[in-house]
Amino acid sequence: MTAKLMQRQLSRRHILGVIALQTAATAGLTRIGLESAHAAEPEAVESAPAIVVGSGYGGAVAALRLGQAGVRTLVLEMGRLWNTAGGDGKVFCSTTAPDQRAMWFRTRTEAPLATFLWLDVVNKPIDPYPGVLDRVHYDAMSVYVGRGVGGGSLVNGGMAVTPLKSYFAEQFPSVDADEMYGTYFPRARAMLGVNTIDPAWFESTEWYRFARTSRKAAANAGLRTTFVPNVYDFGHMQREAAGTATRSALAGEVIYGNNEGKRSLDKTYLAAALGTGAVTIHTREKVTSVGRSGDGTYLLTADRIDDTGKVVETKSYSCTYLFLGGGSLGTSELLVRARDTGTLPDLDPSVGAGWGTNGNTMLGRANHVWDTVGADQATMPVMGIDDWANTANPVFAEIAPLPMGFEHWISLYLAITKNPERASFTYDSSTGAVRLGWTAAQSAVSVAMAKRLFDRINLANLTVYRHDLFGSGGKVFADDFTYHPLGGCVLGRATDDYGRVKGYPRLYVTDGALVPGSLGVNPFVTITALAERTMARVLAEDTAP
Ligand code: FAE
Repeated sequence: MTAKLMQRQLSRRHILGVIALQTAATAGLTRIGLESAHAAEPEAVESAPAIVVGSGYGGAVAALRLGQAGVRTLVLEMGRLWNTAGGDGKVFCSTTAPDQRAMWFRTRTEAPLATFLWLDVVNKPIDPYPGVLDRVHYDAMSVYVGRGVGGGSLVNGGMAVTPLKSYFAEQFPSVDADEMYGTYFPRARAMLGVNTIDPAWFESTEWYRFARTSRKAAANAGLRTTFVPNVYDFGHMQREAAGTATRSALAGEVIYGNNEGKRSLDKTYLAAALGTGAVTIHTREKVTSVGRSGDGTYLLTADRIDDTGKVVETKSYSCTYLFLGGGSLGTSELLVRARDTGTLPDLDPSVGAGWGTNGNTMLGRANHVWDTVGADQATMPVMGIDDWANTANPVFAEIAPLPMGFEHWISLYLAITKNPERASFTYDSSTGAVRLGWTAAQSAVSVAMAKRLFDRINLANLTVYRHDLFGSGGKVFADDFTYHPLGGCVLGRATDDYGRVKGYPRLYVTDGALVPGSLGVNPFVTITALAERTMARVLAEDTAP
């Protein structure tokens, strides 16, 4: 087959996948696939050659590559499919008017910014529902994650950053960095639909005034800024600004989902996976346990929930090949529980270890009255302050938007610091819960690094921190949450160098659990590229002919 013909076939299949996603949503189905993929009726124990847990980046790559190889594959996702419009005609709600769609079974939203002028005006009461954003609380750390077909891609800022090669090599000494940068990063970026903002438009548009103001403040302190690619379609964004396309990034949409413009995984990898005809996605099914039968078949239990969160069915699955893509938290929890309850007793002692926050710390600065940030702010970040080369205090700080619809003079940042602290997940046999041992003292390390950088910026500009954004206590640095959970099943420690779990043949990890706690940049491009590398190797070496 010629390359052109193959490309046309791929696009046709991709379109079939998109249609499968749309029609399933309209029909309210929780089982999504092309006709051939779910011809067989479910049995007491549903079996498939391959099962993928989770439909975020790691899960989506696994599903597509298995489907293309003709391996019949089931994807089990605890969240819902986000493709049906609510009463307002939109699939997702906005950050300014959140409703039940915003968060995973909450009675009140829990946005990263808790207050404005110390007032409790940001978060709103909502009805409990399987909403798209979850904030998972551990003792001294909470973790934001996406829930639904597409995982984190539904709620994230779309920043598609390839890490510095030297830092990648430091974090993954057993991975061939040349091969990653020559093959797998380009493959991931192409499939994810990464693009960059037109610099001329950036310089002229009101929507990025906030970023230009932060750039000026950084430059005054002698700091370098850099443009950051994104998966939001900047052509669409420019049409939004021109009034010829429906607004999404320019209408405050991001952490509770984007209705337009964002190339989330349901538009890219997952649509293509369904288009192969070999992949079926089950939604609202949370895998609760993983074990193995005597013949080496993997056995899973999954709870199917309804809109109230009630378990309406407990399902049993079996498969020959099991791919874990539940994210750093989801995968670590399943494996730690499996090892410590004895369903997979031979898992390596390092399962659960090596977890970090990517050094995340959020903060705000108050600008002078003449340094405006604009009432109009696009929700997709496109610029970062890059001080990673400063070996005394390596920080990469994303210039984050704060779209409130009025001028507030706040520059907001998500700092990624080189925090060397790591924590472990442990199983608590008295409650059956999996705990995370991260402490406030470990967060303080990130805060100190962020503070050293932003003290420089404040000093050079004669500006101050905002004390009113993270609760009534006047906290300056939000050190109690992360957007970037990384680790728990680290590549080369809990697994071999390709994500094959030690002690268990045909069991794989393909998600953020593989990354050893720090990456120096936003993580999804790396997670995707590592998953591509794992799948290329596994399909070449591990599957039966
Ligand atoms: P993830 O995308 O979290 O997918 C895991 C999936 O598995 C989810 O759909 C879960 O619902 C599902 N799941 C978990 N446990 C189970 C289970 N037991 N049974 C069934 N399903 C399960 O994992 N990263 C960037 O690179 N750039 C950004 O701009 C950026 N912004 C972010 C903004 C926000 C608000 C958040 C929350 C994250 C952001 N991130 C960003 C992080 C990024 O989304 C994250 O690293 C990836 O989504 C992680 O990919 P995984 O495949 O590891």
